[in-house]
Amino acid sequence: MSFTRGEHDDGTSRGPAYRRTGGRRTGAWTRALGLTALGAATGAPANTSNGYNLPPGVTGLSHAIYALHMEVFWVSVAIAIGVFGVMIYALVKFRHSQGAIPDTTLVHSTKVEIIWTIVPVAILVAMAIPAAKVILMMEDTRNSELSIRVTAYQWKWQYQYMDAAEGINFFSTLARDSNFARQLRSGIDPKSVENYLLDVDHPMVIPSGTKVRLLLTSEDVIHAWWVPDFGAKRSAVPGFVNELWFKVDPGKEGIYRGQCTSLCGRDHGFMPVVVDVRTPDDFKKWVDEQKAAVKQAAAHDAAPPPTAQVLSTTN
Ligand SMILES: [Cu+2]
Repeated sequence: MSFTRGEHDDGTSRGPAYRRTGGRRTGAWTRALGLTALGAATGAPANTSNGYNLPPGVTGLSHAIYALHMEVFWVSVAIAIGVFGVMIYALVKFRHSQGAIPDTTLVHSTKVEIIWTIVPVAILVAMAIPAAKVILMMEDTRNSELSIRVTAYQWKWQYQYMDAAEGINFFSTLARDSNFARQLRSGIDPKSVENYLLDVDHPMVIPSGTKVRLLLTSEDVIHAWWVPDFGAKRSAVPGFVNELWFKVDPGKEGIYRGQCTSLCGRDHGFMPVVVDVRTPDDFKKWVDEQKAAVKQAAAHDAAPPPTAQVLSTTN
């Protein structure tokens, strides 16, 4: 399954649905391809993917992954040009009609064998060094400023905040309009639903410019949490806790979307991931609001039940 060409795993076009709202970035490639108008049509800039390549993303990690991907891509292009260039040259220059005579004496050359072993090994090692650096960067969850426990279920996510946001705990499930439209014979055209299958009731809220660490696990089968613009994807495995981190560049606040990327059962396509990135100040406000709501709910639960008298007067 690949989203690099802007498609759903179920084969339907991502189209305007796969677009973040509220952000400001529109990639240079997107502009070059004239896709800005597509985003402008719905009042939202396009996702950082241009529909043909990996999204450059909005985190240091995603930029590093994108740079590595492009480095390897250009190495591959250079090799392809070299190999096909020599092949095509030989085919044209030494063709039979030009009187070429095959050299039947050359059956083995140790020198050539050594060259065509050493050159690819050198290229692979040269590519492995930057790749290893990026992998080490991805694994380095030290000094995180906010941790969130993510528990996957068939088919929803649970987000339990830790550190300064301790106590905030909620489930994130498919948005109701998408859920209605997806039902068999619902009569609702999915194209009429904004962010169809890519919207949730309660998104994860995080601050920008902050190293956020996710601790992922699952309560049933293997799921995978993925937001392409963060360069972040990791499996949620029952009985294990996997770590993942990202730090959204300041100024890139907005809504970012992803999906569960492990085939996790019948409704696998219906557990999207939505992350609402806010400025640290706005995030703090959100945390205070959530904590107040938690306190209020606890106070409500602790209150004595209304008497039968009161109930009868309200009926
Ligand atoms: Cu899943």
